[in-house]
Amino acid sequence: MAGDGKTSIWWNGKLVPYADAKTHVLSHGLHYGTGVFEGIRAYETPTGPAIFRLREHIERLYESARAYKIPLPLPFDTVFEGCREVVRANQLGACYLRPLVFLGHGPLGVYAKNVPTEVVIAAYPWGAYLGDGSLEKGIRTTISSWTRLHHASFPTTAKGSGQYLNSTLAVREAREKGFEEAILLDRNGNVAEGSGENLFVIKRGRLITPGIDSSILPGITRDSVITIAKEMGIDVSVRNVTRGELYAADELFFTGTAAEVTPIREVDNYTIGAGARGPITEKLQSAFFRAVKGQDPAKSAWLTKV
Ligand code: PPE
Repeated sequence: MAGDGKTSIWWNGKLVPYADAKTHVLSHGLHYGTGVFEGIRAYETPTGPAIFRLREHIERLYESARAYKIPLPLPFDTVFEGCREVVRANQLGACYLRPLVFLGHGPLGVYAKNVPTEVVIAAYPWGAYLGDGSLEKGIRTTISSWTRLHHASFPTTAKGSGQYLNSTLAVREAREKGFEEAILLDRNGNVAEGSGENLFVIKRGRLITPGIDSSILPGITRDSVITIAKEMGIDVSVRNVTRGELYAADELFFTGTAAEVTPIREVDNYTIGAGARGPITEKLQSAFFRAVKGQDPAKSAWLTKV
């Protein structure tokens, strides 16, 4: 993240210098995780930088805030335009955007009465989420001993800051064991998702991915890949996935804004397929990158120029 003195952060509608983008230690969100956020990517395209599916991300931000009853007093267009503005102001091309809506400095207590909402948007360069070469080679994963937080306890379709303690537990455990990422099961023992990614199985040419009843965050990248796969004539089922289906899969991959389309080559020392990026994963991955980089005119509606 660039703290070079030139970077600006968008805060409640104004650009502030990176060093001044500070909040009080008694901020509500810091104590209770009372915030909601987004992760969005911008890519270089032949006609300049563009943000991928910005509208859908900002819609989810508002839905997440609503789910947690966090007032979001700024109009939709202000936040939408704020994303474009922060990329332009920082003269970024391909980058990651992090809008965050959190309860700020006010009385503590979980009820959160009379606490002001703060809306910030940061933008900074971010390469391959799961490490150099991960998009080409694939990664090694493990089933977490932590269960994915359940939709009876949290609105799991929302991207709530506090929810990520569950993800942090899982990914730290996985890294300590020498794996790159964790796969979390839901409370029923079905596959949910990665700590910060959705998961797809390929078996006999068909694509399978868990649905929202498995407590997943319904990802925008997941939706994009489902659309792309259907257009290629690949059969897609959204249904419960068992742990055994992972070990027996021909191919597996993660999707996410940060992770993009990352092949999984191993789960708990079971080699998946040939232990490398599979052919269907590669096809979907390259179609995804063509779309995000503005090389597929049919997907131009997914891009917002900065
Ligand atoms: N599940 C989870 C739990 C999740 O955090 C993400 C995104 C997804 C699925 C995929 O959603 P989408 O980005 O809409 O396709 N995780 C974000 C945060 C990662 C982080 O480490 O921070 C992201 O990819 O931006």
